[in-house]
Amino acid sequence: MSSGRGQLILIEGLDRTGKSTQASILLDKFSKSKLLKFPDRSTKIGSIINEYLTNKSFTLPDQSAHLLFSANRWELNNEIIDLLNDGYFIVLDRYIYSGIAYSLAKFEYAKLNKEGNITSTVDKQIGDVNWLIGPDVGLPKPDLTLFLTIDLQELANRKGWGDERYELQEFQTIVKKSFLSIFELQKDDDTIEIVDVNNKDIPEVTELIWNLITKKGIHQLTNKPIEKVLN
Ligand code: 2DT
Ligand code: MG
Repeated sequence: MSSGRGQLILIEGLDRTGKSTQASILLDKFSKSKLLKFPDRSTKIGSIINEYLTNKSFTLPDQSAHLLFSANRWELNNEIIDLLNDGYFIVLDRYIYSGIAYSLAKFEYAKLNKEGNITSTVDKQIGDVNWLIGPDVGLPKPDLTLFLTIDLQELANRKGWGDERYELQEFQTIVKKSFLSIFELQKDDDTIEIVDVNNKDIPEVTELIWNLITKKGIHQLTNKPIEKVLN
């Protein structure tokens, strides 16, 4: 007889906040675990996303780019459900909140008239959180979301940016505001935790995260149904 399903843990945050490091440490805490990183560039849709992020002369309407990121999550929908039901703990490195936050940030950035290869339009859909969440409605909802947040000053001290589409200091400032405004809207959702990583080393952040996970019982198999993203 099965003793329940595994749980879905999401790590969100800006670039360079230590998401991937913490995700891989977390994986080792479970005997059955799997890391899924979004965007997943290995799929058909993921390869278009990769082209979009790395080739700045490849332009797409912002709406199309947004829908592709969501479509990329749907490519993994069945795999996520099957793994959870098979007792795997899944650690997600970015997911739906990155989807909303980065698109919303484009809207604010475009209003500053600083295109910088980041955005193509200032259409109102891209500034509308209800429109942005629409395509993700129905995906598995994480049992716990950890948003790693850091002061922009400390972020600026970390090692250099890459040169993908969104990797500009000025844009990241706006992405941070977007994330915080989304989580403010969700402040009654007790599956979301903001984790301040300022002045903390890797083991300290791991300890903070693990304490949250155990306190909320996310480290154990569960009989709760898999929740779905709602709008
Ligand atoms: P990585 O640097 O983590 O590979 O991400 N992004 C991500 C979006 O704009 N929408 C999304 O839905 C997701 C999951 C964040 C590459 C960039 O893609 C952005 C940074
Ligand atoms: Mg990146």
